[in-house]
Amino acid sequence: MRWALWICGTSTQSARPGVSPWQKRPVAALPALALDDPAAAPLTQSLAIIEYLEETHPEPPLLPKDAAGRARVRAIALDIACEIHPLDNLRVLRYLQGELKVADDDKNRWYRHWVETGLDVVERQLAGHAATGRFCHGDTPGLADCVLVPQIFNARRMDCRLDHVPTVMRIFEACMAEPAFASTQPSACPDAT
Ligand SMILES: N[C@@H](CCC(=O)N[C@@H](CS)C(=O)NCC(=O)O)C(=O)O
Repeated sequence: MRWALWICGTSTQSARPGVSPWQKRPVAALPALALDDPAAAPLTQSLAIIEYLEETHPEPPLLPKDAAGRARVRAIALDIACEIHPLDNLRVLRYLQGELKVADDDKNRWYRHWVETGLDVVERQLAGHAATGRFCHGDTPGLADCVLVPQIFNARRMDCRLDHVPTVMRIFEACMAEPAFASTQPSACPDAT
């Protein structure tokens, strides 16, 4: 999300015309994006926010020009945002531990299982596909890369196995070599939560 804001010319620290920095919404989950119109409700759901940024700040594009390419990029992003992320979310892990009394080791096994198998699906989407380039789709970073990078940070934080997803990791490293990603990674953002 921070990277998408950066790439569309909007710092997370200081607002530029059209889009204000992201903020917590008055519910449990992040992110939410406050619009300049104070009467407007903040935008929620990361993919909806990124598509909003794409529509309002089309250069550089985060989605390919062709419909099939856009469907592919959205599918990769959804493989992460809808298939992996909901299962490793903090509130899910808290419920496992707090309500179901799952032991710490078992909770970590749950986490690693869903991240590792989920990333395997992403690897199979990417490896050997003609449209995969330096990044998930072609040679410029886009929406799918934007969703992939934070998931790898999460995976590393929880010591997930990553040697079975070499294409995913090659693309992650390519992203981290980009100033946009490097300057928006959690350790570079003092307000990161
Ligand atoms: N599908 C939502 C997920 C939002 C979400 O769950 N965000 C996480 C942070 S990445 C969160 O706020 N977790 C806090 C919690 O689970 O309590 C999106 O993509 O925006």
